[in-house]
Amino acid sequence: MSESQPQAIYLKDYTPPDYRIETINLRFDLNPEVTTVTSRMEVRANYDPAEGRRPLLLNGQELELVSMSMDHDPVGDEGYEISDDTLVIPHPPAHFHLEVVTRIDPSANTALEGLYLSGGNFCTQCEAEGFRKITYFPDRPDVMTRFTTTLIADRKDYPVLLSNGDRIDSGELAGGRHYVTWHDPSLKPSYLFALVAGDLACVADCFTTMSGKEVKLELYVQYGNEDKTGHAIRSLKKAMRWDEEVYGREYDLNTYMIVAVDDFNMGAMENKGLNIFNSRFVLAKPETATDMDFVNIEGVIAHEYFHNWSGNRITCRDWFQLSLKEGFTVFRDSQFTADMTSLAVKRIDDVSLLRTRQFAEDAGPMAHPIRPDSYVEINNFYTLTIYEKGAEVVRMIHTLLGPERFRKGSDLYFERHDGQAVTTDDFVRAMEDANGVDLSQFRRWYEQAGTPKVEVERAYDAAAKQYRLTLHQSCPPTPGQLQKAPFEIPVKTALLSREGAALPLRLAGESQAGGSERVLVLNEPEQTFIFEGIPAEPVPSLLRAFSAPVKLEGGYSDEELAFLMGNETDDFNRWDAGQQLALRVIVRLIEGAPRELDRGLSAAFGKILADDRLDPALVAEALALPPEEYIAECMDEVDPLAIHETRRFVRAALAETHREALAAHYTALADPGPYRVDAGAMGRRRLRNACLAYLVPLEGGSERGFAQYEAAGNMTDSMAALVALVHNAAPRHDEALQHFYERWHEDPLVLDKWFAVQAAAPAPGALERVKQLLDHPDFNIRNPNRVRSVIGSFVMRNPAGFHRDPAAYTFLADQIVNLDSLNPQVAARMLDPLTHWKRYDESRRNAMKEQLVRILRVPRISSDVYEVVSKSLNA
Ligand code: 0A1
Ligand code: ZN
Repeated sequence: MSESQPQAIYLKDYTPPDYRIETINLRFDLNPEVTTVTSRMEVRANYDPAEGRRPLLLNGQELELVSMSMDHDPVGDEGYEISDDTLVIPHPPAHFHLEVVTRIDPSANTALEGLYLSGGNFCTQCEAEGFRKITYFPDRPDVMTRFTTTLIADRKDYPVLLSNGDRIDSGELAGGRHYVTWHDPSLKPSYLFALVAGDLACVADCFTTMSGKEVKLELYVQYGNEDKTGHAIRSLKKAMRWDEEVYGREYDLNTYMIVAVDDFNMGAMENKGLNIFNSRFVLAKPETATDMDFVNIEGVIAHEYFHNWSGNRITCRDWFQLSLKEGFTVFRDSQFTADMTSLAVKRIDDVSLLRTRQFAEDAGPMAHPIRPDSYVEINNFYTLTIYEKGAEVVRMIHTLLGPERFRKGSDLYFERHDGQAVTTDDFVRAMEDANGVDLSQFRRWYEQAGTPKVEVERAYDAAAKQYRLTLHQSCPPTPGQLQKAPFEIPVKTALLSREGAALPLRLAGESQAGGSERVLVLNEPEQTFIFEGIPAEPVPSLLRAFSAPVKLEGGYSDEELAFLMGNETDDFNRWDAGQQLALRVIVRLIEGAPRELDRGLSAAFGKILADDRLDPALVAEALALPPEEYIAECMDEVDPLAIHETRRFVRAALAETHREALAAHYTALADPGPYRVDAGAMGRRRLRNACLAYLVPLEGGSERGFAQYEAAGNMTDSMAALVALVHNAAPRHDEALQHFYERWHEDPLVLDKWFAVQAAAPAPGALERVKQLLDHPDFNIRNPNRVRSVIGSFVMRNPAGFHRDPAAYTFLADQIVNLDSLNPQVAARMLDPLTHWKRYDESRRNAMKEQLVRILRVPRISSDVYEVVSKSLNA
């Protein structure tokens, strides 16, 4: 927080660091209120000293400087310049040793950045710029250093002392204190530093790498949670094996440690050899975690593990390159999850997230390219664009090159840049050099923001047996980028005969057909692809498996969408045809079409329910109507209540019409046990619970819901019933909530679910209920998970509840101002719904804008909140 207006930082201003820190020796004397940090660094000029001396700039925030010495000589006040966030030594020698002693107060750290306490244990979060809250250091990712770290603490309260690398020394000290020294042999930037000190249980295992090396696996959790670690350990071992098999990557250190903490701003952090996780992405057993939790844990464990190569051994030159590690790592973890579960389900889930949330970001005031040109607060750039769209961009390279050539490219990337801090351009160049291809135009995906639109025109010439597909691309303006140059868009395509067969594809100029699926490369504003030898007019299957992050307007009739729902050979597209048909039906109703169930949609729904050859997980996906956020995304002016009511009407009408089939599935899918967490069992539970959600609002449905709630022996079925009861305000939902609270109130992760289900309930009165939840003795504004489960669920997962009464906008602004004084990162994230004010009718627009203006007037708001609010007002 600073008095002056926060300033933007620009990629174009990047210069290499003037000094390297060759080694750092850190000593932490740990006490909750006063921790003393002694840092001894070997510093060497990274420029030619013959050309004159350059100042050494160290970052530091909220530190108390105790002393400083250079080559053992104390440095007095005249030897340095200090400000709120820097310490500058104006004329240092070209090579010297610097010792800096600082004091910090971890107990007062509510921002959860730097060194803080969670559940009485010390832990750190240094990405992106948290290390500067620990000690003075050139806190930028292109300064890579070898760390040796000594932790000193009371043995009784903090028997476990952890940091990166290998434990090289330990011993007892006077006054009941003890120490452990760690040495990390790898070069790493400060953002990957970590320490943990506390009283924790260790669950140990081991893994033998492909070259036969034994790696110790250690998972640290609060005592009492040991029985919830099995899934995380199994996931880690699977991820380690998978990365060897699919990418040829082996783990490098002797130990891999994971620590679960309850207070964490994000999901998890890939600190070298010592990951720190939000306990939500570690702890699971069937009684407390849903199937979705199990899948997410496996994915996040894998994500952090994969960072060891894509992020740690090869890191980012600067924070503009964040997607270098995040986009690539999300792509890798999505491949892994697809391999572990189901390719089609994973693709559907990823694309749903992209289309509901990332597309909105790309169309809003915070839109930025996956490699931004500027930022005010880097913490605001851990976005769906950097992560999810970044992964889609890597996926497109994979699609354009094919798996073997992509692997050649990743091998070259890992080999060429091991131990370096590099750019997204280096990644793309490795892909080019390994394969002799030119991706110059493709690089625009890194430079231009916004979601491109692809429109399709088709023409069949029966006499010439020729089929022509003309594709047009365009991209709307985004802040600071009014005109866009054409992208290179891979459009994976097949042509389906009226019998549903994928036809052999021969493009004009080719002598023979090259398979029945082709990647058409659209790299001009408009391009026509001519297919020869097509015997009758086909239905095109376009953008298969969502081969590019674009909005496709395929020009399909309702009948063609219904045909695709029954005949598509691409699982993703078959699902998407259903989504597009349902979307159309809902939008027509919102626009005033007569209130009746569309016959085509109902028939398609019935057909899916009747087809017992289909995978239950995919049937569950197909039965789900497009989410409210996606419907909003497709409308010019968003009316959240109309969207909610209409979608509810369609659901109720489908449920009424297909009541028997839904009930029959519900009964047939009952799991006689034993309980299993595998893709098959999860898919069946998903479908059964999708049926339940349709049935609960019908007459007699709430009894079924309550019966399931009472009988459930696992969290998946228990939560599905609770959500259905609470979100339909069904009879006895209060009883179920009360029972759930009594059973689970001592388990924070389960209690988060209890808060979230209530905050997301759409019925009138939501705002009042949420206010009551904030007054609940178990609400804690300092715990990000709890804030997300109450405030986040209300403002981001409950559009009807949130937008019903403009008083909710005032409520959210009040919460943000309050949160900002404690935890700016979390506060800025909660702002998202207000930033889209321009999408609503005039009265909502004004009410939301008024609150943004009010926030901006609050003295001393953080740079995090300042950036988001000012950009959304000025866009
Ligand atoms: N790099 C981590 C996520 C992460 C990012 C930022 C944080 O603090 C600002 C913390 C964690 C990942 O991708 O998993
Ligand atoms: Zn990551």
